[in-house]
Amino acid sequence: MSNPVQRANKLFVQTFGTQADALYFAPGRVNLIGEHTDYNDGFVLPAAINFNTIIAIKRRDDSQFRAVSDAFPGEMKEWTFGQEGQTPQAPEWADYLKGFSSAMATAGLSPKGIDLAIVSNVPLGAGLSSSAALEIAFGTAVNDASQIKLSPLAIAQLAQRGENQFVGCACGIMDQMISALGQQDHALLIDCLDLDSEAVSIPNNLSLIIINSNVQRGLVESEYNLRRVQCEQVAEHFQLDSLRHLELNALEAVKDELSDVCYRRAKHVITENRRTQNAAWALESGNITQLSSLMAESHLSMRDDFEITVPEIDYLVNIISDVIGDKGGVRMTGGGFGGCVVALVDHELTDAVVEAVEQQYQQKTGIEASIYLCSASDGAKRIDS
Ligand code: GAF
Repeated sequence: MSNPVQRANKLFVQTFGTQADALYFAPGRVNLIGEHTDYNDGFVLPAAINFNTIIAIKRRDDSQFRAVSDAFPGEMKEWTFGQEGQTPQAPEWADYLKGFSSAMATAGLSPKGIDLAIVSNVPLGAGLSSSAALEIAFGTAVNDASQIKLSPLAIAQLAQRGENQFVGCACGIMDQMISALGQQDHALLIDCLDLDSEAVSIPNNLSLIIINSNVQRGLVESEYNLRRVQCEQVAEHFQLDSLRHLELNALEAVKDELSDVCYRRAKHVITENRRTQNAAWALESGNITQLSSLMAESHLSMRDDFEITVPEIDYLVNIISDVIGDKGGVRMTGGGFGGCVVALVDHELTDAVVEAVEQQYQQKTGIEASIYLCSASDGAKRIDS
Protein backbone atom coordinates (compact mmCIF):
# COMPACT_ATOMS: atom_id res chain seq x y z
CA MET A 1 0.00 0.00 0.00
CA SER A 2 1.86 3.09 -1.15
CA ASN A 3 -0.72 5.81 -0.52
CA PRO A 4 0.54 7.45 2.71
CA VAL A 5 -2.95 8.57 3.77
CA GLN A 6 -4.23 4.99 3.58
CA ARG A 7 -1.13 3.78 5.38
CA ALA A 8 -1.59 6.28 8.21
CA ASN A 9 -5.26 5.31 8.59
CA LYS A 10 -4.36 1.62 8.59
CA LEU A 11 -1.56 2.04 11.13
CA PHE A 12 -3.96 3.96 13.36
CA VAL A 13 -6.63 1.23 13.25
CA GLN A 14 -4.06 -1.55 13.80
CA THR A 15 -2.60 0.25 16.80
CA PHE A 16 -5.60 1.74 18.53
CA GLY A 17 -8.38 -0.59 17.36
CA THR A 18 -10.61 2.23 16.13
CA GLN A 19 -10.84 4.64 13.17
CA ALA A 20 -8.93 7.94 13.26
CA ASP A 21 -11.16 10.99 13.20
CA ALA A 22 -8.85 13.41 11.37
CA LEU A 23 -5.70 13.54 9.20
CA TYR A 24 -3.06 16.24 8.91
CA PHE A 25 -0.04 16.70 6.73
CA ALA A 26 3.08 18.85 6.80
CA PRO A 27 5.77 19.03 4.11
CA GLY A 28 9.55 18.83 4.18
CA ARG A 29 11.43 21.71 2.57
CA VAL A 30 14.23 22.67 0.28
CA ASN A 31 16.05 25.95 0.74
CA LEU A 32 16.79 27.66 -2.57
CA ILE A 33 19.25 30.13 -1.02
CA GLY A 34 19.99 31.80 2.33
CA GLU A 35 21.89 29.25 4.38
CA HIS A 36 22.68 29.68 8.09
CA THR A 37 21.18 33.14 7.88
CA ASP A 38 17.95 32.42 9.79
CA TYR A 39 19.53 32.35 13.27
CA ASN A 40 21.39 35.53 12.33
CA ASP A 41 18.07 37.39 11.82
CA GLY A 42 18.65 37.34 8.06
CA PHE A 43 16.83 36.28 4.89
CA VAL A 44 16.02 32.79 3.59
CA LEU A 45 14.22 31.58 0.45
CA PRO A 46 12.87 28.05 1.03
CA ALA A 47 10.03 26.14 -0.66
CA ALA A 48 7.88 23.40 0.85
CA ILE A 49 8.18 20.20 -1.19
CA ASN A 50 5.88 17.34 -2.11
CA PHE A 51 7.40 15.00 0.47
CA ASN A 52 5.17 14.88 3.53
CA THR A 53 4.53 13.65 6.99
CA ILE A 54 0.96 12.47 7.48
CA ILE A 55 -0.61 12.04 10.91
CA ALA A 56 -3.88 10.23 11.61
CA ILE A 57 -5.33 11.23 14.98
CA LYS A 58 -8.15 10.78 17.42
CA ARG A 59 -8.75 13.32 20.15
CA ARG A 60 -8.74 12.10 23.74
CA ASP A 61 -10.59 13.55 26.69
CA ASP A 62 -7.56 13.47 28.98
CA SER A 63 -4.07 14.92 28.54
CA GLN A 64 -2.30 11.73 27.42
CA PHE A 65 -0.43 11.38 24.13
CA ARG A 66 0.19 7.99 22.49
CA ALA A 67 2.18 7.94 19.25
CA VAL A 68 3.37 5.35 16.74
CA SER A 69 5.36 5.80 13.54
CA ASP A 70 5.66 3.44 10.59
CA ALA A 71 9.39 4.25 10.43
CA PHE A 72 9.86 2.72 13.90
CA PRO A 73 7.62 -0.36 13.97
CA GLY A 74 6.62 -1.74 17.34
CA GLU A 75 7.52 1.42 19.29
CA MET A 76 4.64 3.11 21.11
CA LYS A 77 5.58 6.38 22.83
CA GLU A 78 3.37 7.70 25.62
CA TRP A 79 3.51 10.82 27.75
CA THR A 80 1.29 13.20 29.70
CA PHE A 81 0.96 16.81 28.57
CA GLY A 82 3.24 19.06 30.63
CA GLN A 83 5.26 16.07 31.89
CA GLU A 84 7.55 15.51 28.93
CA GLY A 85 10.62 14.91 31.11
CA GLN A 86 14.20 16.03 30.65
CA THR A 87 16.02 17.04 27.47
CA PRO A 88 17.12 13.71 25.98
CA GLN A 89 20.83 12.81 25.61
CA ALA A 90 20.28 11.39 22.12
CA PRO A 91 16.93 12.65 20.78
CA GLU A 92 14.64 10.16 19.07
CA TRP A 93 11.57 10.70 16.91
CA ALA A 94 9.01 11.18 19.70
CA ASP A 95 11.17 13.88 21.32
CA TYR A 96 10.22 16.27 18.50
CA LEU A 97 6.57 15.77 19.50
CA LYS A 98 7.34 16.10 23.19
CA GLY A 99 9.31 19.26 22.41
CA PHE A 100 6.19 20.76 20.85
CA SER A 101 3.90 19.78 23.71
CA SER A 102 6.37 21.04 26.29
CA ALA A 103 6.62 24.38 24.42
CA MET A 104 2.80 24.59 24.52
CA ALA A 105 2.85 23.93 28.27
CA THR A 106 5.50 26.63 28.80
CA ALA A 107 3.32 29.04 26.80
CA GLY A 108 0.42 28.35 29.17
CA LEU A 109 -1.68 26.47 26.60
CA SER A 110 -3.60 23.36 27.63
CA PRO A 111 -4.71 21.11 24.77
CA LYS A 112 -6.36 17.73 25.12
CA GLY A 113 -4.21 14.70 24.36
CA ILE A 114 -4.41 12.72 21.11
CA ASP A 115 -3.64 9.23 19.84
CA LEU A 116 -1.65 9.44 16.64
CA ALA A 117 -0.15 7.33 13.86
CA ILE A 118 2.62 8.85 11.72
CA VAL A 119 3.65 7.99 8.16
CA SER A 120 6.27 9.99 6.31
CA ASN A 121 8.07 9.95 2.99
CA VAL A 122 10.43 12.84 3.81
CA PRO A 123 13.89 11.24 3.55
CA LEU A 124 15.36 10.99 7.06
CA GLY A 125 18.65 12.72 7.80
CA ALA A 126 18.95 14.13 4.27
CA GLY A 127 18.67 17.78 5.25
CA LEU A 128 15.10 18.10 3.91
CA SER A 129 13.60 18.83 7.34
CA SER A 130 11.92 15.59 8.26
CA SER A 131 11.95 16.77 11.88
CA ALA A 132 10.23 20.10 11.13
CA ALA A 133 7.61 18.25 9.05
CA LEU A 134 6.97 15.99 12.05
CA GLU A 135 6.73 18.87 14.52
CA ILE A 136 4.46 20.94 12.29
CA ALA A 137 2.14 18.07 11.40
CA PHE A 138 1.83 17.31 15.11
CA GLY A 139 1.39 20.95 16.11
CA THR A 140 -1.26 21.50 13.43
CA ALA A 141 -3.12 18.40 14.63
CA VAL A 142 -3.00 19.27 18.34
CA ASN A 143 -4.01 22.87 17.63
CA ASP A 144 -6.97 21.82 15.52
CA ALA A 145 -8.12 18.94 17.73
CA SER A 146 -8.40 21.26 20.74
CA GLN A 147 -9.56 24.30 18.71
CA ILE A 148 -6.77 26.44 20.16
CA LYS A 149 -6.70 28.62 17.03
CA LEU A 150 -2.97 29.24 16.85
CA SER A 151 -1.85 30.75 13.53
CA PRO A 152 0.56 28.72 11.33
CA LEU A 153 3.30 31.19 12.33
CA ALA A 154 2.59 30.65 16.04
CA ILE A 155 2.74 26.88 15.49
CA ALA A 156 6.11 27.31 13.76
CA GLN A 157 7.42 29.41 16.65
CA LEU A 158 6.33 26.81 19.22
CA ALA A 159 7.95 24.06 17.15
CA GLN A 160 11.24 25.97 17.01
CA ARG A 161 11.09 26.61 20.75
CA GLY A 162 10.49 22.92 21.39
CA GLU A 163 13.47 22.00 19.25
CA ASN A 164 15.71 24.63 20.89
CA GLN A 165 14.67 24.05 24.49
CA PHE A 166 13.60 20.42 24.69
CA VAL A 167 15.37 18.55 21.87
CA GLY A 168 18.52 20.65 22.37
CA CYS A 169 19.14 21.76 18.77
CA ALA A 170 19.92 25.48 18.29
CA CYS A 171 18.14 25.67 14.91
CA GLY A 172 16.64 28.82 13.43
CA ILE A 173 13.00 29.27 12.36
CA MET A 174 13.26 28.57 8.61
CA ASP A 175 12.29 24.90 8.51
CA GLN A 176 9.28 25.22 10.78
CA MET A 177 8.02 28.37 9.04
CA ILE A 178 8.14 26.97 5.54
CA SER A 179 6.54 23.69 6.59
CA ALA A 180 3.69 25.68 8.18
CA LEU A 181 3.35 28.44 5.57
CA GLY A 182 4.53 27.01 2.23
CA GLN A 183 2.59 27.85 -0.94
CA GLN A 184 2.16 25.73 -4.03
CA ASP A 185 4.46 26.77 -6.92
CA HIS A 186 6.11 29.40 -4.74
CA ALA A 187 9.15 29.89 -2.58
CA LEU A 188 8.86 32.12 0.50
CA LEU A 189 11.23 35.02 1.11
CA ILE A 190 11.33 35.11 4.91
CA ASP A 191 12.79 37.97 6.88
CA CYS A 192 13.87 36.15 10.02
CA LEU A 193 14.16 39.39 11.97
CA ASP A 194 10.44 40.23 12.00
CA LEU A 195 9.19 36.91 10.54
CA ASP A 196 7.50 38.65 7.63
CA SER A 197 7.23 36.48 4.55
CA GLU A 198 6.48 37.08 0.90
CA ALA A 199 5.55 34.43 -1.67
CA VAL A 200 7.84 34.39 -4.71
CA SER A 201 6.53 32.49 -7.69
CA ILE A 202 8.79 29.89 -9.28
CA PRO A 203 8.65 30.34 -13.07
CA ASN A 204 6.83 27.39 -14.62
CA ASN A 205 9.59 26.71 -17.13
CA LEU A 206 11.89 25.63 -14.28
CA SER A 207 12.25 22.15 -12.77
CA LEU A 208 13.00 21.82 -9.09
CA ILE A 209 15.46 18.96 -8.69
CA ILE A 210 16.90 17.73 -5.40
CA ILE A 211 19.87 15.40 -5.46
CA ASN A 212 20.63 13.54 -2.25
CA SER A 213 24.37 12.87 -2.01
CA ASN A 214 23.59 10.03 0.43
CA VAL A 215 26.76 10.99 2.28
CA GLN A 216 26.42 9.89 5.89
CA ARG A 217 26.07 13.19 7.74
CA GLY A 218 28.54 13.39 10.62
CA LEU A 219 29.11 16.02 13.32
CA VAL A 220 26.10 17.96 12.04
CA GLU A 221 24.85 19.06 15.43
CA SER A 222 28.18 20.10 16.94
CA GLU A 223 29.40 21.85 13.78
CA TYR A 224 26.03 23.59 13.36
CA ASN A 225 26.08 24.89 16.92
CA LEU A 226 29.72 25.96 16.51
CA ARG A 227 28.84 28.04 13.43
CA ARG A 228 26.11 29.71 15.44
CA VAL A 229 28.50 30.56 18.29
CA GLN A 230 31.08 31.97 15.85
CA CYS A 231 28.45 34.25 14.28
CA GLU A 232 27.31 35.40 17.71
CA GLN A 233 30.90 36.21 18.68
CA VAL A 234 31.25 38.57 15.73
CA ALA A 235 27.90 40.22 16.53
CA GLU A 236 29.10 40.69 20.12
CA HIS A 237 32.33 42.22 18.90
CA PHE A 238 30.20 44.95 17.29
CA GLN A 239 27.80 45.03 20.26
CA LEU A 240 24.96 44.02 17.96
CA ASP A 241 22.11 41.60 18.68
CA SER A 242 22.84 39.74 15.45
CA LEU A 243 24.75 40.02 12.17
CA ARG A 244 21.68 41.36 10.40
CA HIS A 245 22.67 45.01 10.37
CA LEU A 246 26.42 44.54 10.00
CA GLU A 247 27.75 45.93 6.69
CA LEU A 248 30.54 44.21 4.82
CA ASN A 249 32.78 47.31 4.89
CA ALA A 250 32.41 47.54 8.69
CA LEU A 251 33.48 43.89 8.94
CA GLU A 252 36.43 44.47 6.59
CA ALA A 253 37.53 47.46 8.68
CA VAL A 254 38.12 45.30 11.77
CA LYS A 255 39.30 42.17 9.99
CA ASP A 256 42.57 42.15 11.97
CA GLU A 257 40.72 42.17 15.30
CA LEU A 258 38.84 38.96 14.49
CA SER A 259 40.09 35.44 13.97
CA ASP A 260 40.23 34.51 10.30
CA VAL A 261 37.55 31.86 10.90
CA CYS A 262 35.12 34.28 12.55
CA TYR A 263 35.74 36.86 9.83
CA ARG A 264 34.88 34.33 7.11
CA ARG A 265 31.78 33.07 8.94
CA ALA A 266 30.41 36.62 9.22
CA LYS A 267 31.36 37.40 5.62
CA HIS A 268 29.29 34.43 4.46
CA VAL A 269 26.24 35.58 6.42
CA ILE A 270 26.44 39.21 5.28
CA THR A 271 26.95 38.35 1.61
CA GLU A 272 24.38 35.51 1.72
CA ASN A 273 21.70 37.91 2.97
CA ARG A 274 22.28 40.14 -0.02
CA ARG A 275 22.33 37.20 -2.43
CA THR A 276 19.08 35.85 -1.00
CA GLN A 277 17.17 39.09 -1.51
CA ASN A 278 18.62 39.42 -5.01
CA ALA A 279 17.73 35.81 -5.81
CA ALA A 280 14.11 36.42 -4.81
CA TRP A 281 13.98 39.35 -7.24
CA ALA A 282 15.72 37.31 -9.95
CA LEU A 283 13.27 34.44 -9.51
CA GLU A 284 10.24 36.72 -9.49
CA SER A 285 11.34 38.43 -12.68
CA GLY A 286 12.46 35.22 -14.39
CA ASN A 287 16.09 36.37 -14.61
CA ILE A 288 17.62 32.90 -14.61
CA THR A 289 21.10 34.07 -15.56
CA GLN A 290 21.26 36.17 -12.41
CA LEU A 291 19.76 33.39 -10.30
CA SER A 292 22.38 31.05 -11.69
CA SER A 293 25.31 33.22 -10.63
CA LEU A 294 23.81 33.98 -7.19
CA MET A 295 23.37 30.28 -6.45
CA ALA A 296 26.91 29.58 -7.65
CA GLU A 297 28.32 32.34 -5.41
CA SER A 298 26.28 31.01 -2.49
CA HIS A 299 27.77 27.57 -2.93
CA LEU A 300 31.34 28.89 -3.02
CA SER A 301 30.67 30.97 0.08
CA MET A 302 29.37 27.87 1.92
CA ARG A 303 32.39 25.90 0.72
CA ASP A 304 35.16 28.41 1.38
CA ASP A 305 33.91 30.81 4.07
CA PHE A 306 31.31 28.93 6.09
CA GLU A 307 32.98 25.54 5.44
CA ILE A 308 29.85 23.39 5.55
CA THR A 309 30.13 21.45 2.30
CA VAL A 310 31.84 18.08 1.76
CA PRO A 311 33.76 16.92 -1.37
CA GLU A 312 30.89 14.74 -2.64
CA ILE A 313 28.49 17.71 -2.50
CA ASP A 314 31.00 19.98 -4.26
CA TYR A 315 31.41 17.31 -6.90
CA LEU A 316 27.64 17.05 -7.47
CA VAL A 317 27.42 20.82 -7.86
CA ASN A 318 30.25 20.75 -10.44
CA ILE A 319 28.61 17.94 -12.42
CA ILE A 320 25.33 19.83 -12.61
CA SER A 321 26.71 23.29 -13.27
CA ASP A 322 28.69 21.89 -16.22
CA VAL A 323 25.39 20.72 -17.71
CA ILE A 324 23.22 23.76 -17.01
CA GLY A 325 25.62 26.69 -17.47
CA ASP A 326 23.57 29.85 -16.88
CA LYS A 327 20.24 28.15 -17.71
CA GLY A 328 19.62 27.34 -14.06
CA GLY A 329 21.14 27.42 -10.60
CA VAL A 330 22.63 24.76 -8.35
CA ARG A 331 23.99 24.77 -4.80
CA MET A 332 24.10 22.78 -1.60
CA THR A 333 20.91 23.15 0.44
CA GLY A 334 20.29 22.85 4.18
CA GLY A 335 22.53 22.71 7.23
CA GLY A 336 25.43 21.03 5.46
CA PHE A 337 28.04 18.30 6.08
CA GLY A 338 26.38 16.02 3.53
CA GLY A 339 22.72 16.04 2.59
CA CYS A 340 21.37 17.45 -0.65
CA VAL A 341 22.01 19.72 -3.58
CA VAL A 342 19.17 21.77 -5.09
CA ALA A 343 18.97 22.66 -8.76
CA LEU A 344 16.43 24.93 -10.46
CA VAL A 345 16.82 24.32 -14.16
CA ASP A 346 15.10 24.88 -17.46
CA HIS A 347 12.74 21.90 -18.06
CA GLU A 348 14.62 21.05 -21.22
CA LEU A 349 17.74 20.28 -19.20
CA THR A 350 16.14 18.00 -16.60
CA ASP A 351 16.98 14.74 -18.37
CA ALA A 352 20.55 15.88 -19.04
CA VAL A 353 21.04 16.71 -15.34
CA VAL A 354 19.69 13.32 -14.24
CA GLU A 355 21.84 11.52 -16.80
CA ALA A 356 25.03 13.37 -15.84
CA VAL A 357 24.54 12.64 -12.13
CA GLU A 358 23.81 8.98 -12.83
CA GLN A 359 26.82 8.61 -15.08
CA GLN A 360 29.42 10.49 -13.06
CA TYR A 361 28.65 10.66 -9.33
CA GLN A 362 28.77 7.01 -8.31
CA GLN A 363 31.74 6.32 -10.55
CA LYS A 364 33.83 8.90 -8.71
CA THR A 365 32.49 8.62 -5.13
CA GLY A 366 31.30 5.01 -4.91
CA ILE A 367 27.93 6.31 -3.60
CA GLU A 368 24.67 6.24 -5.50
CA ALA A 369 22.80 9.54 -5.43
CA SER A 370 19.00 9.72 -5.09
CA ILE A 371 17.29 12.15 -7.41
CA TYR A 372 13.92 13.70 -6.54
CA LEU A 373 11.97 15.68 -9.15
CA CYS A 374 9.94 17.95 -6.88
CA SER A 375 7.33 20.63 -6.91
CA ALA A 376 6.81 23.50 -4.49
CA SER A 377 3.84 22.66 -2.28
CA ASP A 378 1.42 24.06 0.26
CA GLY A 379 2.21 24.13 3.95
CA ALA A 380 0.60 22.06 6.69
CA LYS A 381 -3.14 21.50 6.81
CA ARG A 382 -5.94 19.13 7.66
CA ILE A 383 -6.70 16.73 4.83
CA ASP A 384 -9.67 14.60 3.87
CA SER A 385 -9.41 10.91 4.57
C1 GAF B 1 18.98 23.63 9.49
C2 GAF B 1 18.30 24.49 10.55
F1 GAF B 1 17.30 23.78 11.16
C3 GAF B 1 17.74 25.77 9.95
O1 GAF B 1 17.22 26.58 10.96
C4 GAF B 1 18.80 26.53 9.14
O2 GAF B 1 19.70 27.17 10.00
C5 GAF B 1 19.52 25.58 8.18
O3 GAF B 1 20.00 24.40 8.84
C6 GAF B 1 20.70 26.23 7.51
O4 GAF B 1 20.29 27.26 6.69
O5 GAF B 1 18.05 23.16 8.56
